[in-house]
Amino acid sequence: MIDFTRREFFKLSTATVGALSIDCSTFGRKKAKGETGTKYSFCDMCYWHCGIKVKVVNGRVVKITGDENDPLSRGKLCARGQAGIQQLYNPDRLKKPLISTGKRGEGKYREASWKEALDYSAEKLLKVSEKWGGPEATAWLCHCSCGGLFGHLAAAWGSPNSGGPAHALCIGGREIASKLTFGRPVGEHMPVDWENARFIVLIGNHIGENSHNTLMQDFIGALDNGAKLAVVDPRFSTAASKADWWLPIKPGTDTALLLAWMNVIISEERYDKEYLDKYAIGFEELKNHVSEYTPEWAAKITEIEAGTIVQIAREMAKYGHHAVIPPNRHVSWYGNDTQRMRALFILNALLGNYGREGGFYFAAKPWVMEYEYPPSKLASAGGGCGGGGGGLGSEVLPDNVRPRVDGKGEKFLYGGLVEPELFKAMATGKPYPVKGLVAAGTNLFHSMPNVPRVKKALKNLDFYLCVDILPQEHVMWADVILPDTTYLERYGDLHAVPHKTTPFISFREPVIKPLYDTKPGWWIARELGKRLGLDEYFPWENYEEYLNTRLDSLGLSVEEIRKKGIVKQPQMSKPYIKDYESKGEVVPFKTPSGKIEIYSKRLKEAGLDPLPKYEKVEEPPDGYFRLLYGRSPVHSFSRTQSNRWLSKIMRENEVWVNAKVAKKLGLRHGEYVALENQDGAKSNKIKVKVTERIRSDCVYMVHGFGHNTPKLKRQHRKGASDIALQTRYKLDPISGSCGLHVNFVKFVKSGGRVS
Ligand SMILES: Nc1nc2c(c(=O)[nH]1)N[C@H]1C(S)=C(S)[C@@H](COP(=O)(O)OP(=O)(O)OC[C@H]3O[C@@H](n4cnc5c(=O)[nH]c(N)nc54)[C@H](O)[C@@H]3O)O[C@H]1N2
Ligand SMILES: Nc1nc2c(c(=O)[nH]1)N[C@H]1C(S)=C(S)[C@@H](COP(=O)(O)OP(=O)(O)OC[C@H]3O[C@@H](n4cnc5c(=O)[nH]c(N)nc54)[C@H](O)[C@@H]3O)O[C@H]1N2
Ligand code: SF4
Ligand SMILES: [Mo]
Repeated sequence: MIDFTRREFFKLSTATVGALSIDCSTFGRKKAKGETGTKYSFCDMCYWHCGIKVKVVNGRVVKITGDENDPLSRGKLCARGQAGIQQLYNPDRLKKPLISTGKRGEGKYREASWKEALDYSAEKLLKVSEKWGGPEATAWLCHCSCGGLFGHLAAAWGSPNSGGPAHALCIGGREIASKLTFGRPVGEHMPVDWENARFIVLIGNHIGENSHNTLMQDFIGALDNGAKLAVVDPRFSTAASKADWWLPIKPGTDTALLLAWMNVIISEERYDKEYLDKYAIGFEELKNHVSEYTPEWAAKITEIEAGTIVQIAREMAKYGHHAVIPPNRHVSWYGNDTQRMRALFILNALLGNYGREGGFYFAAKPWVMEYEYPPSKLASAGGGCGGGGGGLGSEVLPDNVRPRVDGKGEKFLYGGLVEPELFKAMATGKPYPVKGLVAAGTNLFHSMPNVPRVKKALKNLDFYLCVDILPQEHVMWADVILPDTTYLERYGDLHAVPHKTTPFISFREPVIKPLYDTKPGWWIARELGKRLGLDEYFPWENYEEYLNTRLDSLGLSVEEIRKKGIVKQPQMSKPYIKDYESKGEVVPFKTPSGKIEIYSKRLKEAGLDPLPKYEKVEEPPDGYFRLLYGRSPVHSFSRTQSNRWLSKIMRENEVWVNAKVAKKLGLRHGEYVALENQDGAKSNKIKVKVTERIRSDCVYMVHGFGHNTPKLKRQHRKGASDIALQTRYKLDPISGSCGLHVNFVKFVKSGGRVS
């Protein structure tokens, strides 16, 4: 992303008169009988945040549709977006603040008023600080849209032990690799220039199952335009079903394939020499480095024929910068994830596609003023929640703040909080006790590996506060539970979206009043903050006032933006290198050298490989299969399984097993089995899917099922959870990414269940 200053923004805006004005032309406000109206917002069933229009009749939400004017939905929504209604009206929702009356994990609660629950929580959190040496003794984990203000509160509180699962268990390795190589993160909306791409290679990256609205539209658009597609996946994914080539790679060997592709492109001199001379450093070192990684060498490792490896490399190179290998998002696979992603980015650089048509564009962020708060104690350390990439710098903490407990600097170099290591610290009390936890919008028993250790960590706490919308299992372990509203019942922060042609800002407001005795996340964060003595970080009285202050910087107000829900800033767009060079501006590769760093001096100086190497991953023992997992297009993570509409489309997950393996093991299609991992951890019962669409050395399931709480009626014991089988992970020494593909399972025929 490109961040603009206020001065740059106004300079650009005056050049394009009227670009700031809100276009109200398309929104008909016709009211049907009894209708209360239609409001703009943006979806929060996943973080793609598509613009929506919500129709309310007699105070009840009856329909959610995509906003045609919104570049992230273009008038369309996925199934989850439409089923937001059933998140709002889910009868299982948390309805009142609850205070525990039993032991942690017993699930016994009494109802409380907001005042009592907040006073009690603040008192407990302050006591943790007093007893255990300061704010570092409380960890803050936040994800989702509520994360914004809880992240703000966490930063104001001043604990470096704050983060969200989207770093170490998701994109961390990718973002760090991209920053090391291009000096910029990939960012949320995948800046691939789909409309000009002619050759696409997907590695993992199961687009179509992993469903991001406009990304799927753009991907299909590219195929409709005639782009060729190669999919590298041990499983015949939905994307593979659309591909010209399916390369069923042996799991864990992608770096070998990427190195062999580089070998072919370099040895046959098919790279973009001019581009590399001008914009990159370290090509000669790479040339020497990959000379030994021949297609024949890679064929033995990857189990993809050498001829196919050569053919795809030549095809790719034929299209030059119109060929692209988009990174996947969930890269925490094997513990060598940053190097694998570096290999992928370097291969893209050889094609000369970064900042060029058909490759990656520079995604410019729209401009709107940030709210000016007093500086937080940890501003320099990037304290706060959320997730994402994390910086490349070492953490600069004030003298009186203890460092993170997750081992940054010792176990890994860069990036945001590594939660699994946080839970290890909580469970062991080392390097220092962390005795308080605030979790908002993060599923501790479905997103974090080694759940038994997470539970042990929770038992060690003095105080655990949870802010959620559903009585998920981990929620029912908290000492205090605060019921958030859903996104349809609350204001949200302005969403500033980097985009190729139309950077824009979207707006969220409550479409109906909060149901039950729930309160919006921003209100909860503010009330808690005030009770923790952090009033100065919440100077505004209500969220409208906060939003108006920010919008004022654009000459707008809540009253105006709600008419359209979106402000577009096309004048900010600068997608290609040529857009910089034609203006005599520096191309923004923000690395120390100002160029694409094929060879990384930073890694070398840290004693790590400056160029990516292939490292062998552990093989499954005899009788075991590598456990792979992914997404269903109709569910988000572990949070939508109790949604009435979505559970009708997909009620349980299945375990995919190769037909020959099934025959050998006597497994029948549709029968229920349990899985047991290398450490003896067992899953709930799960249906067998016998298929030719997967290799014989691995099995596959969709993440997010296997909930063991009767409080979530529709999802109780439906399918099995991958996390129950992920008792170990491999830590990436660069980004702290926690590779989960290192767990192996075998089939247990009698079925079974574990908690
Ligand atoms: N509907 C829906 N969409 C989602 C989400 C959701 O919950 N629901 N979650 C979103 C989030 S946060 C993320 S991070 C993304 C995740 O989506 P992706 O980034 O696409 O995730 P991956 O792990 O790359 O994709 C899993 C694929 O990788 C394959 N795979 C497994 N091991 C290997 C290997 O060793 N090599 C290769 N080449 N392939 C392998 C699997 O068979 C599977 O097809 O999805 C996002 N989109
Ligand atoms: N085993 C395994 N682990 C994984 C993954 C995997 O595929 N397999 N995927 C990894 C990836 S890619 C990611 S991004 C992370 C995702 O990790 P999480 O963000 O922990 O994912 P969810 O399972 O969606 O949990 C979200 C929680 O937020 C709650 N929630 C939903 N809406 C709201 C709201 O409006 N307000 C509040 N306060 N709470 C809300 C839900 O009830 C749920 O408890 O998990 C990672 N961990
Ligand atoms: S992709 Fe689907 S779930 Fe995600 S924001 Fe868009 S409509 Fe909502
Ligand atoms: Mo993710």
